[in-house]
Amino acid sequence: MQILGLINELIGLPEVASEHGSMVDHMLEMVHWLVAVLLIGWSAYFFYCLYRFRQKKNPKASYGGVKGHASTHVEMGVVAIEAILLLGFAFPLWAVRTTEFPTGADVVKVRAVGEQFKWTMHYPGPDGVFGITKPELISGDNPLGRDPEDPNGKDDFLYTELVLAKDKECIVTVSSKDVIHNLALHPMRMAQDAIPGSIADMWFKPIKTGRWETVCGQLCGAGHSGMVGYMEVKSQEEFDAWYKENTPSMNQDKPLEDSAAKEKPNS
Ligand SMILES: [Cu+2]
Repeated sequence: MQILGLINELIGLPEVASEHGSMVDHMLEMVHWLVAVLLIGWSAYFFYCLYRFRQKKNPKASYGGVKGHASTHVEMGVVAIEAILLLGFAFPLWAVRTTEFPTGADVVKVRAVGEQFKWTMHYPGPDGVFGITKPELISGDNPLGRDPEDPNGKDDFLYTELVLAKDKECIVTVSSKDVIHNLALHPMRMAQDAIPGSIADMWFKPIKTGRWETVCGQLCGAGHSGMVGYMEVKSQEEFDAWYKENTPSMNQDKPLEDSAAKEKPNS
């Protein structure tokens, strides 16, 4: 739909890198067209009223008001279109995101923990099970409060960036250590609030390799604008190699902060 998509081009949406992203864009196209028509229509009506009911021709106010039903019909038409957009497009899209979570050993799992003013990514390692974290264990050396006694956590590792595999569904579990943040992944057309005291999952399937900025989508304090992170989608082979490289050996006791500290992004 070339013409439909024109409005998104004019607005300058970022590229789409997830499987469902184009469906979100399609809905945005229709919302933007509706709003464009409303803007033009209501503006024209406004100027028509200024002219039609000008004081020179209408020295006395009419207490009877409008007699016709045209405006009611137009209003009902707008409500109907909005209902179609909401019930026909927005709700079904939302339902898939919130209920149809992928399962299986193939799914890439990550915990994204926000704090003023950065994100820490927690990967569960080859076992796919996150080790326990406890707030009372949080320290400079252990930013997420990982429990060193938990066997499930032995192969976990932390990373400063969100790294995902192309064509592999992922579940990102978002939480916060302090205030409300929001992990906004614009190329994936996904965003999730990070709310202290609660965890929220989001899932999607990246279909493009690349490297993009992630933004904090909630005003979270004085350093909010600097809360830029990075997201990288690697090919399956590169992802596997990266995963293996960062997984601590199960046999040796590696300091918890090791993986997160190394390979700081420099772009
Ligand atoms: Cu933030």
